[in-house]
Amino acid sequence: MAKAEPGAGAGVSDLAASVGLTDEDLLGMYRVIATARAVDERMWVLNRAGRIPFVISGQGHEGAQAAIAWPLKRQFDWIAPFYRSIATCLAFGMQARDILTAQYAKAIDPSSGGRQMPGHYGNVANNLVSLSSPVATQMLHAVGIALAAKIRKTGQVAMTSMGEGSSNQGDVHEGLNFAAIHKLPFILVVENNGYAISVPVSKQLAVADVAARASGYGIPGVVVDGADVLTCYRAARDAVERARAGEGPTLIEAKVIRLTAHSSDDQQTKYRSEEELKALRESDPLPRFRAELQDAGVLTEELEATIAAEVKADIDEATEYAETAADPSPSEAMKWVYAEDWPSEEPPAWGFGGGHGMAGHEGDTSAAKDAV
Ligand SMILES: Cc1ncc(C[n+]2csc(CCOP(=O)(O)OP(=O)(O)O)c2C)c(N)n1
Ligand SMILES: [Mg+2]
Repeated sequence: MAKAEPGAGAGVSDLAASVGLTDEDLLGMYRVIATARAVDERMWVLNRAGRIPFVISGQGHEGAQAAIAWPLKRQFDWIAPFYRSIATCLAFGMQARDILTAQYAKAIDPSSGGRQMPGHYGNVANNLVSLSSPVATQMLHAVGIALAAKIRKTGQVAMTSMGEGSSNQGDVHEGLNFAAIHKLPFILVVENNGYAISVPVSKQLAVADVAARASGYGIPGVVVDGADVLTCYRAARDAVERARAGEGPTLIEAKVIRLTAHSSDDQQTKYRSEEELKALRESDPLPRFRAELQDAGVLTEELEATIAAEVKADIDEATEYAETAADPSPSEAMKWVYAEDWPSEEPPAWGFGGGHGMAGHEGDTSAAKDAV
């Protein structure tokens, strides 16, 4: 994704100074949010036109996502995202074409080379962990990464995000408890959009805020308005500082809205009233952040028009790129489903060495196999 054009946003407005950023940062966040919205809207058009099979949207979540990913260091820290994390992925280095090649299941799709369900984003080059379909499983992956970072003393932080419904899974309790005990450099972001598919939050939680549960683990829990981009940024910045300083995990709950149906296979008018859907527009982070930047003099009308044209060109190019990219070869369907080689380090003494056999199975020659 192109950065703000040279010269534009080079200064530090009062608004940017209030959060310790530059205008370029603010415009960068705005561009991520606008790009995420545009690629998302394009996905729905492509779905309804029969070009892509399934859409699961991040519309309404983008402000919180871009702002919360912002203080993490790209290609250094780690994020285990979820299916709505389009803006998170864009803020962390993925491009619109990476999102669309996954939707089309093309060979060049960086998430899985067309092997995963659409919406299961991941990107090795940008430390974005590919997610699994069972919700909240990414929790344990991210906590494990945070544990590795602590053991290796790398200074890295691991973050994961999920919905409020997913936050009720057992994995979340285990992960938060473990991360808190060991003061791991870990951040859990709960994007609370008020629904788990058609189930309203009142049938998911007996407390008003998921963040209230943080105290049960002995860690800070912060509630932020997910449409207030810079408040989300501040909360994430503080959590990253805490994590890097060895002070342990933070739970951030962003109250967001789900502007679309759960997915392209869901009809939300069956369980949400017209008034409710209309009222959502007032909490849309995109126009709200745009107005904030305009009021602060960071985003002029001219610059806004330029960014809008660039975003549109980016999405058009990405669509064309994904449409015309080659499909994966059926003969390689099983490639990368299991590890091709032991990733980077010496294999552990208990197995996985040589071949792809599992310890204790035929072909395993590790001396320690009886102990496994
Ligand atoms: C373990 C598991 N149970 C059920 C599902 C089906 N499922 C997919 S998304 C979803 C709703 C999750 O709601 P929430 O965590 O609030 O996230 P949202 O979709 O609202 O962003 C469910 C139940 C699943 N994928 N995995
Ligand atoms: Mg939800």
